[in-house]
Amino acid sequence: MVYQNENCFRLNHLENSWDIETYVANGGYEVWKKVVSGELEPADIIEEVKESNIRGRGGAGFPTGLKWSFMNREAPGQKYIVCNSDEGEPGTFKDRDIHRYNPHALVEGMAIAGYVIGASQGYNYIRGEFWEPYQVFKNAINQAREAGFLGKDILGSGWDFDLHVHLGAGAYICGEETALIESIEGKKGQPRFKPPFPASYGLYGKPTTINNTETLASIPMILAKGGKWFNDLGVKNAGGTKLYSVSGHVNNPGNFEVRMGTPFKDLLELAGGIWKGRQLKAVIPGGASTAVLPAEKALEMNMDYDSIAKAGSFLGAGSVIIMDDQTDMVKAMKNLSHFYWDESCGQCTPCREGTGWLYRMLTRIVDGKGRPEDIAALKDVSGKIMGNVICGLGDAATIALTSAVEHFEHEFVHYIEHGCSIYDRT
Ligand code: L3W
Ligand code: SF4
Repeated sequence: MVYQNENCFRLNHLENSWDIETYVANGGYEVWKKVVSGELEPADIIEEVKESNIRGRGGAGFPTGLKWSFMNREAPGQKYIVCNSDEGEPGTFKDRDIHRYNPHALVEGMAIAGYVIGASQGYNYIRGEFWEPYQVFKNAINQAREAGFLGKDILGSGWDFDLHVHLGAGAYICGEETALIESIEGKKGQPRFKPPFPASYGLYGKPTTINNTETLASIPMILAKGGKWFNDLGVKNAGGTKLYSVSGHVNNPGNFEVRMGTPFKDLLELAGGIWKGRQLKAVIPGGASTAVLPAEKALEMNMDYDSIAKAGSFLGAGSVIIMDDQTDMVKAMKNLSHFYWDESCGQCTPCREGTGWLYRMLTRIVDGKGRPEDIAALKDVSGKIMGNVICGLGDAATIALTSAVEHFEHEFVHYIEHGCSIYDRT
């Protein structure tokens, strides 16, 4: 990983960064102490988080301070704070590293968020395949309990808060917040209709706030240094820094924490540039659920919500997939369409059937058996899924594909007319 000294994850490069001793020696749990002692009031914390202009790091970019303000702390009854660590979006691998290298920032962030919303219980839902991050996080919870930062009557404050870890079972759809709730409740992980949103009807039917791992792990540093400090690191509509997972055809793939608004070109350079001396062909800037951008658009954009939207895509979870000039776009889309077909939970007909149609048509095209009407059919099926389903997975299944057809239609046409890729020598 690459870090800047001023950012939220600056501890990650230290030796034993995952250990409570390292965390505490570097100011860890100081904010939590102020919170439970009453020095920092819940309403002031929400104001500070609003001022930081941090937006949800899981993909949707919803303002975190606003989300927390939906909860009524004083209302009677159980409330929950839930962390979404299901990180299954193709191209994203930042939350895994937060668990491995900075688990106490997440424990502290969850504890603070729980206090602010009035939740005495928190759940961290960790992707099933993340066995090592799961173990590191569980160890961090035990250390925090032993140190008196979790449990009953924390530091003599009278406030109780404890954390539970729930390991998923490998389904991408459980990263959708309401499917995640169903999964914690022991049911099949299928999204619920929204509204009601989790803030009013969440885990076990109780008011619940769900935030992404990176969002929650950023909170202690935001409160330690102030909302204004964080906001000033970024740009209008996007405060702070962000962890970008850069993968694909670069020399040095990895996680990079850079300021919001950093030029894409600079991020590409941090990742070592395009491998094998090749040229950039295209970029998926926010994970497989976001639109493909051709090189010329990507090279002009900055890494923030507005700039990426202007280029025609979305910042999403910050999972930057780089494609070099030898990438077969049709095969890449066949690969992605298989993922969505495989991961569809099956409860909406357009998604369940449509993702299968897209995958089968793309397979036919790649196998050299494409038909002249296939491009129109890909667009038509995508259009029938988009907006007609319960959750974002269905929509997401169409976004990269329709943008790839828009920008690289000649590659699909070549397959259909010649039975092979533009890169195949015939
Ligand atoms: C109360 C309202 N709460 C919205 C809350 C809502 C949620 C958050 C955002 O999808 C995206 C998706 C993927 N009262 C509210 C309200 N909320 N209005 O705000 O909600 P929403 O519906 O905009 O998005 P979402 O359903 O949470 C998330 C995209 O992320 N994505 C996937 C990422 C995958 C990962 C991963 O593997 N780690 O991050 C990438 O782009 O397509 O569009 O909490 O309850 N009126
Ligand atoms: Fe399930 Fe797909 Fe419907 Fe989402 S859109 S609820 S994944 S069938």
